[in-house]
Amino acid sequence: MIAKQYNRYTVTAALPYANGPKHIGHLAGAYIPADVYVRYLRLTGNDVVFVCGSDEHGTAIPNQALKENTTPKAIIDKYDSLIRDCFGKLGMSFDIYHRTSETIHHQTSQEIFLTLYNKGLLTEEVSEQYFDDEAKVFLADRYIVGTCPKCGHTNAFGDQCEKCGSTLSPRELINPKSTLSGKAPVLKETKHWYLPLEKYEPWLRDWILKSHQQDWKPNVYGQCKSWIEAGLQPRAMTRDLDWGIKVPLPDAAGKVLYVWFDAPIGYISATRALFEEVATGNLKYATPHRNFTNVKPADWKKYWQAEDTRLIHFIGKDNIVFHCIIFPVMLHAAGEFIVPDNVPANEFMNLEGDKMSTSRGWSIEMHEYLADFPDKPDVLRYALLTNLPEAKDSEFTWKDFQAKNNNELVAILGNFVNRAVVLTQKYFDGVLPTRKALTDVDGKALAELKQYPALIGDSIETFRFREATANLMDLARVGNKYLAETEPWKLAKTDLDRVGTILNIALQIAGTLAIVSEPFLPFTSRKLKNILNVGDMTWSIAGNSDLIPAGAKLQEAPLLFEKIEDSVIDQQIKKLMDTKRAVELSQQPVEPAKAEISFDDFSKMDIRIGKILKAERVEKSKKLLKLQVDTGIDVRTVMSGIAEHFAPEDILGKQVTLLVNLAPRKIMGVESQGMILMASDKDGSLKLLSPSGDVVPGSQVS
Ligand code: B3M
Ligand code: ZN
Repeated sequence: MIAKQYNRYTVTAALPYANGPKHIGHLAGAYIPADVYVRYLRLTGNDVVFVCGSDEHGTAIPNQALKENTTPKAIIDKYDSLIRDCFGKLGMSFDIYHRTSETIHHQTSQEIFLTLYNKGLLTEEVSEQYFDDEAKVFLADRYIVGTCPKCGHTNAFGDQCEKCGSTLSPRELINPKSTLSGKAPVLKETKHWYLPLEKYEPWLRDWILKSHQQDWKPNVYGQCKSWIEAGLQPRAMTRDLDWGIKVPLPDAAGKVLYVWFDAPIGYISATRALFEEVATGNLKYATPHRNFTNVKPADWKKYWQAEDTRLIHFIGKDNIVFHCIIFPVMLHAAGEFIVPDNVPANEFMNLEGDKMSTSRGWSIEMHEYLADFPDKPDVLRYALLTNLPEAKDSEFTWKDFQAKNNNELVAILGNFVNRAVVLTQKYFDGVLPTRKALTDVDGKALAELKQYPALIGDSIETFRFREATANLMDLARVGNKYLAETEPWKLAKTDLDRVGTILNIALQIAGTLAIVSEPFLPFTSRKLKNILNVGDMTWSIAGNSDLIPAGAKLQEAPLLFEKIEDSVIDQQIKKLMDTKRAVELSQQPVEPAKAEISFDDFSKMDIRIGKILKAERVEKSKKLLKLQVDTGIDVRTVMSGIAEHFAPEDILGKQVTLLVNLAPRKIMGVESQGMILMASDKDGSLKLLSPSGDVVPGSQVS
């Protein structure tokens, strides 16, 4: 196969659902690799647009609104701005970060739907779905709860049982109920429009299985192959829901486009919005990262319709089928559109030995990282890049994060740059010295330097970002080794010319590092360029042995990186454990209510406030405390099983709630004359029930 000639690039990164914060696993899956790739393309002089934005439709949004007791609109506004802000602070260089709630996106999605419809490519099918007769709406899977057929959990959702983890369909639930009205839903016929994927099987086989066997990643190619081989089915492109993009047909009231129909079209709408905003000079969502000159709104078409445009989707593995099968079929069927040339999807990144999950409290959210390490976006980028789940799942640990920072960024890259700059300040007043006669060691260092840009570039172009990052650090190692071998600090007194030659070469290496680190560590690259007093440079001059001319004046050199102490890391690990525990507790089901009793039953109980006069441990018992309680009626002995929760001195003098007419019984040989009432928390801890202000012992509780 002859490689195609491409003249421009459209690069997309998955549109995050604006239903909650996003974690570092998302960054590792799609955003960081995409950003490295695009920054590299720009540095190498390619025409590229990089688009992303918030995915604001689908049931995920109203679900979250339900949880937060607010409106879907409030949810998307809140999380769009949170995610947008984090991406900015982490250096994601999108040319536009758009929103699927924007009108231009609704229009674009409806246009593409109508194109497919008018070409007769969508099939209509009537099926039965659960309907809430009281709320008068069809119920999305999440709005139906019932008993799980697999484990008997009584609160399973229509799409999943959160107790046993089974994937369910609403029809499988036993005793289904609508969460809107609490009533049993009824089955009702509803019409939907389907994309007959099976008709495109020959095209998919040809396009993916035949043409992309070599260049697509095995994990991506493999998933596509098994989907195609399992037999493709028609897939509904519409839903009964009131949140989303209206189906643009007369007989479709109450129906919206399936979120996976509209979301990928979001890439196209974002590109449209980018050119519209740049052409009119009215930048709302666009932050163009290069000069767009003489731009017309219609220019977006080139990036989606011209055969010489290379379209690349960066995503996580759970999105493969949508980007490799469904969306390409939509584009191909609609006509006039290009399809992706590559979809370098990543696997998942786990966290400290477990799957990363915001809902289970086991994650590092972008905004939390940035709150704790506001000046370290590049450290996170680096720790993730060196550990990307490119071929298989990978794992983030805080210890590894610390090691990557301390042993690599600080000890290798930072140390090299610092030594070269500080020595130049010391011996040459910060002015880059000239090179005199070269030794073998010098020649070898310059020859190695020359090779690195291509090495790093090749790895990036083939989506091997881990390898590219390792190569970057290796170049800093070349610099360190060169200084270690030449030891310029020992020569200053005897041979200043030699010192000048060495530092000149070291600073040429630093100059190339400033260029080639830009895709990976954009903030550090900027700092380094400031130190070296150079502006932006293209990739093509990296590796050059005269990158920075003799006579250039270096700037004051702040440290590029600083060491992260153990205590900081321990605190992060503790925070992770604490969050997980808090989430687990909040998710534990509450004990169901006991059987009803009459008022007479209740009034038989004599409950009073008493005061603990004496408390002591009971020999041979871990659990028991022997208490003397002033009940107002008398002072009596109560044996209470609270010794594991309270030390005697903790409760001495406290007012407590006491059932005084419980029949006495002997415990460890002592007669207990009543029972102290306690609240037991979900984690099993006990709390005393004391009145909110002191009352006279013997006061009745009723
Ligand atoms: N919002 C799903 C996800 O974040 C989805 C991606 C859309 S990309 C068009 O996993
Ligand atoms: Zn279950």
